[in-house]
This record gives sequence, structure tokens and C-alpha cells, in this order.
Amino acid sequence: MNRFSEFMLPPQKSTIAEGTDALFHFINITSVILLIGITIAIVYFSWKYRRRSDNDVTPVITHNSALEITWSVIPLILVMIVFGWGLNGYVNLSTAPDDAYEIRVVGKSWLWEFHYETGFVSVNELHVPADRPVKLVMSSDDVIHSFYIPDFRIKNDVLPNRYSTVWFEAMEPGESVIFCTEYCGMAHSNMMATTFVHTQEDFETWLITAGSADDNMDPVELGEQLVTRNACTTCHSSDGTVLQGPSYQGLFGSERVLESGETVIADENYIRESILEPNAKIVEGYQPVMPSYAGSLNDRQIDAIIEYIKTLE
Ligand code: HEC
Ligand SMILES: [Cu+2]
Repeated sequence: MNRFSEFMLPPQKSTIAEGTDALFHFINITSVILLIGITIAIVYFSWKYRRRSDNDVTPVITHNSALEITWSVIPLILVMIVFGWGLNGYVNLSTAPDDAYEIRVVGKSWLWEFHYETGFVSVNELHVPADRPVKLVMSSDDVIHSFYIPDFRIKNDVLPNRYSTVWFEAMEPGESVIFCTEYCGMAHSNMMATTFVHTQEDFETWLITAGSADDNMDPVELGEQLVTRNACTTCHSSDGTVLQGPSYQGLFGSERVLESGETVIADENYIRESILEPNAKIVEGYQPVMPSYAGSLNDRQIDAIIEYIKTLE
């Protein structure tokens, strides 16, 4: 069964994965057995009761209690097994253990933000300890998204104006992909992130050093890293290619024409405002789809991004 599981499904990297898969296989295998049985019966009966001569008359049969009870009770039992088993899993998934480590998740079109107890925010990178339950408290800044880690067998919708939660316990250090599984607009298919599972010690170290690791970095280099780490690159290129948003190339110091018809010069203040309040000034020909980075980028980081954009002439 394990080899079959490995062949059919992603690796089982959380404590609940094995149980979820067992139910999946149960439903799958019973369905296949029923499918084969019913198909054989259809083929056999169509042959057995085929029309043999022109004056074949179909006998009148009102009912057959034994047969009808059998085909009602067997599926009822199967469905009740699936219901009970599924309910048990659902209840388990909905209630995180009390000692779970909590992380805030914010879905934005089209990136995932993770807020840790230290105030540190990572974008599209979820860092968690192994062998410890982790509870994600999730909400959306805009439309409905859905948070899905196939390796952990967890998935839940992420809604605006409401919190939803999932929890998991990763079994060993490694990496697993995160998808958005609710269609949320143009770059939905790029709304991916990675879970980094660390040993408990490595996680503590990561938590302390995260954020301060950038302190000694050259601003331009830091800026270049930040636009990747914060998924700006989903919508902005640095080489003139137009994605969902304008390219950074040649941006700094240029004259921007806005949707309102006004023009502005792209100086430091304009870029800072574009990052913190993207909808304050919309560039002509683009949609107001950029998420605000207020609260997730600090002043030093914004300065670094500005310095980086300045280098792209
Ligand atoms: C979901 C796509 C998306 C993401 C992610 C995104 N932006 Fe934008 N951005 C846009 C769009 C679309 C515009 C043009 C419309 C507007 O002005 O809001 C824009 C405009 C801008 C502008 C003004 C550009 C100009 O040509 O005048 C700057 C500067 C900017 N973004 C920086 C960033 C930075 C820095 C990040 C990451 C921290 C980022 N953006 C992330 C979509 C995005
Ligand atoms: Cu999404």
C-alpha cells in the first residue's frame, strides 16, 4: 500500500497525511470495485436479455425486495463509513492542538505574506519547525484565495474580512510547495510559495536572525533581493518587459502619465508612495491590482528598493 501511495500521491510529509491518504484510497478502491462490478453486470445482462426473435415479450416484474434492500443497504453502509471517517478527519483538522506555534498568513493578489511572533514578515516563504504543530491564522486582503500544501494534505479557503485556520505538524526538515487553489485573477498561477521546514533549533536561530541578516548588506544588492523576496517580480520586470505592471527599467526620474490625466515625475517620494499606497496614483494603461506593502516593508527596505530601481536605467 505504501508503494502504491507513493506512486499515486505526493510524499506524506505531515502527521495527518497517512490517515488522509488511507481514506482517499478506501474511497478510490471501493469506487473502482463497484465500477468493475456494475460494468460487468451491464455487459452480461445486455447479452443475456438481448432480443432473440421478433415476438419476444418483456415479462412484467413489479419488484424484488431482497435485491432492492441489498443494493440500498450496502451503499448506505459504505457511505456511512466514509462519512464517519471523513468527519473524524475534518474535526481533527479544524482544531489545532493547544501548544501549536501560531503564524499569521495574509493572501494578496498574488502573493502570500507570513507574519511571525517577532514581527518579521516573509513573502512567499513559510518557515516552520519540524515535529511541532503549527497553526496558520489566515485572511485575505482582497479576493478569495485558497491555501494548499499538497505534501501536508492541508487546504483551506482564505477570505477577506474573516479568519480561517489550518494546522499541520511537519515530520522532517525539507521543502514543500504552497499553491493558491482558488482562481484569483491574472497571475493566480504564479501565486506559489515554499514551506521551509527546519529542525526546532534551526528554526529558533532563523527566527532570531531573520530580518537582521540584511543589516550589513549594500542597499542596491538588498533592494534587488527584496523585489524577488516580496514577489514584486511577479508583476514588474527589470529589463523593460511589461508584465501586470510597468517595468522598473528607465522608471526613476521619468515622467509618468496617470489614469487621472495628470503627470508626475518618478522620484523617491513617488516610488515610496507607489509601494505603500499603490492606488493613490495609477499609471495610465494599468489596472489597480498592486497590493500595498504598508506594514510589511520598513523604511530601510523601501530605501533599498528605491536605490535598486535607480540603477536600472
Ligand atoms: C500584483 C502585481 C504587483 C505586485 C506584486 C507589485 N506591483 Fe507594483 N505595480 C503594479 C501595477 C499594475 C502598477 C501600475 C498601476 C499602479 O500605479 O498602481 C504598479 C506600479 C508600481 C510602481 C509605479 C511604477 C510606474 O511605472 O510609475 C512602483 C514603483 C511599483 N509598482 C513598485 C513595486 C514594488 C517595489 C513591489 C514589491 C515590493 C511591487 N510594485 C509589487 C503591480 C504590482
Ligand atoms: Cu490566490
